[in-house]
Amino acid sequence: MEGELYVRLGYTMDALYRSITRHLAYSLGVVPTQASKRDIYLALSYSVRDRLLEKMLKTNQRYEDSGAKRLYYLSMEFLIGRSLANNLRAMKIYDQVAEALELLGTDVETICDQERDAALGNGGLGRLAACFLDSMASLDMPGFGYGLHYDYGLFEQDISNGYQREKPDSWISEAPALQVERADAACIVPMYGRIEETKDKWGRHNPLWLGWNLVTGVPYDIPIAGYGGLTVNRLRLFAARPSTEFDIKIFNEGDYLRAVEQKIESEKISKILYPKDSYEAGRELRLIQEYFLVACSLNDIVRTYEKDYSDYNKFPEKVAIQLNDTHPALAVAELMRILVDQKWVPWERAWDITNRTIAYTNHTLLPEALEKWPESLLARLLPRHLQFIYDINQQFLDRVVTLWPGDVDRMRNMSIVEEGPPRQVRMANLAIVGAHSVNGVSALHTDLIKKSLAPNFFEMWPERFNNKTNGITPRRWLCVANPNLHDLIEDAIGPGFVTDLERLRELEPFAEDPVFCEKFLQVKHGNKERLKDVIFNTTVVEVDPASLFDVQVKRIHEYKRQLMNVLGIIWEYLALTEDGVEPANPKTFIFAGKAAPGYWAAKQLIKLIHNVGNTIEDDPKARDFLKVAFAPNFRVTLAEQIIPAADISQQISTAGFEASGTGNMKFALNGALTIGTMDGANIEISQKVGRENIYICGLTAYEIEKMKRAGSYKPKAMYDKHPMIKRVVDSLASDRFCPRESGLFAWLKDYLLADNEMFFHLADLESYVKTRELSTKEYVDKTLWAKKAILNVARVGHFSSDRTIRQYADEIWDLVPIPPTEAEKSGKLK
Ligand code: GL5
Repeated sequence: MEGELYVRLGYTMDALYRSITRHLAYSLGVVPTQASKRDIYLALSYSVRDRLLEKMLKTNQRYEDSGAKRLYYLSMEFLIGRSLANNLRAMKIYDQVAEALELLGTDVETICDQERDAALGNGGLGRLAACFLDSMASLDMPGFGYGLHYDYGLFEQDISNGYQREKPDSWISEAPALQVERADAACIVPMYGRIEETKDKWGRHNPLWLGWNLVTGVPYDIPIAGYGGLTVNRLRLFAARPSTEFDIKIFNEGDYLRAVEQKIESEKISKILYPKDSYEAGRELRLIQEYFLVACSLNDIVRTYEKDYSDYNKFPEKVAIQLNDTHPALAVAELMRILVDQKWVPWERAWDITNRTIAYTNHTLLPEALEKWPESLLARLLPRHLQFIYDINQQFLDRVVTLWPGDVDRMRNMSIVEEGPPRQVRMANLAIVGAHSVNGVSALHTDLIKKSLAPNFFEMWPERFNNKTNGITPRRWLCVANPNLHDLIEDAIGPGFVTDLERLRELEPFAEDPVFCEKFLQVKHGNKERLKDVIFNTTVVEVDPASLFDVQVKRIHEYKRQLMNVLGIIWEYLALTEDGVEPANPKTFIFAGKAAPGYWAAKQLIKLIHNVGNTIEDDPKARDFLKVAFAPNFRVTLAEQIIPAADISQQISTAGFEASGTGNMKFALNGALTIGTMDGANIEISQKVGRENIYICGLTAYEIEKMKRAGSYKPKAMYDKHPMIKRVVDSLASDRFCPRESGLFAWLKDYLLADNEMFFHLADLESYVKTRELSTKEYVDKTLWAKKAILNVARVGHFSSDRTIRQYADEIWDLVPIPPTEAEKSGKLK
């Protein structure tokens, strides 16, 4: 009697009120009248979790009944942020909960504000994974995330005297309220050890991997609610624990301390998320993390498959695995090892299965992000996997030789193993060889993969390469982040666009409607008021919502060119204070973003932004026209507050460097106009919104590439020729912005004037400054501005992650939706 497994859970205000008070008493042991905000937050989260789990069990049953193919998204990062408000909206119980909380003497926003961000990612790549989970659930697709259950997420950023200080983000210390530990599904992961070459009973070569250390992977499930709340998928995060068997063995040998050390060693594996840019050094622990993720996930995937099938012939028809960048690329070797060593599938057959199952997404062309691991490290940590990598490489290179006999350079370039010293394993090559699909994340990026990153591979397997332009979930980036804009749109075009974002097109006629435009501007103004308070509470800067909010928020990196933005600000500042040229409208420049702890230049940029801001603030001639605010500790929750308040979105990476960008999409959806280069998805955004509704500047990727090849970029000549560029650069090099730290920014002049300056700051500066001027002028005309902003909103429906996921499902995964049954829809138990 399956239906009776569940207690019927209510969704009315009454039922939710009862559930919250019950959890206050029986989960937390507090009387409602004495409950703190935190108690209420937890009790509400538990009430929501009950309902999510109920739906998750039903969803799982539905998937099992249908025998549908499943997609597993392997990612070292899931940048989820907060979940509670998102879940309330997905389950459509926001208003009921708001009422129930009023009875408890509080309000829903205050309670949702108690939640800590789950910052299990660095930036765009991790946030994309989170948006994808939302879309898969909202599209009723059997798609599941696999990641690591880090104790510490991305560091918290404090600012002290303009300098970034990092603090640990102990996410886990506040026991995320939604997760469920699944000790029953724990698995054992072997590592280290040695290979013993033996023969099986038929005399065949039979290498044995022996003497390993064992670590246990304990899964934690986080329910992922689709919009409407009927389909609930799960994100499974693995925490590393000591293998009990192993501990007990040492313990029994009487070596208590060694047993404890072993425990600490094992738990280190899922302790921290590595901040971007600090793991190129080839840190052993990072490789162990990557392998641990892969081993735990594949174990789980194979176990799930084996519930229904006794051989592996159907594996690629029932399982799709997507590698989120090269980080989980060891999945190629691990799946081969499982199939060949554990399931006795012949090598060739195993290779066919592996290749048809695995697909790979590339997220960056930056050479420093293309992972390579020393062969010696792999030999020590994963000796058996390395053998598989050699065999895969051998078979692959044999093909290359047949196709291009004698082309040694090509072989060297394509080989999975890079010649030394030191010899290294190239993870991108392993992923490309092992996957049946390789995709980029914007049209330009995919083109560059084919032409510059992997031209030889493209020549060999053109059908393998494809584009999947990124997207964002409108549930979080509109419904949750900007509820007033959502409501305004709904009043205009009716409900339903949140799951069918192309319908925003119906807004186009409203761009000409003065009443709608007025309301649109009011919503924006309200969001700016809200942000003003956030900024005031976290910095001491007081911003004016009537000024133009010009925003650049993202990781701090040279290629993203926050420095060019600062050069633009200095330009405007000098023009104002020395030439008497006032901007057409007062402007507030808002920055936020973290610099990797080991990335000196990026940290200097944060200091520079603060110092330029202070200099302007101290200058009575400037402070009423220009203001600079750096909002500390950028994270999903802060993005949700900043993006809806932006007038201008700065997306000014050096063309060819930003694979796609997703912030650009979030801003446009929230009615900000983009100042952008022809890079990543900016190009597709400009095609959709129309060139008259976006401010494009700078060189194209191909122009930059050409200059690089010809060595024709001569920034010093530009500096000599253009008086304003000279003034800006010289002011940077002087102590004007660092009166108390003489010489602090002098390095920037040498940096900017060097012929090998990789990011072409000065090449784009003039075009960039002119474009900024134009945008400020146009901002003054409120009717024109509202029209352009509304057209941006109306025309960016294409960038919903629902569209992206549909394309992955149709073109790579062969995955179909399994919608809720009629019984589920009508709320019956079975
Ligand atoms: C990134 C790219 O830099 C972004 O342009 C892209 O939008 C994102 C998602 O595809 O992936 N690659 C990467 O390593 N991080 C990114 O944000 O961190």
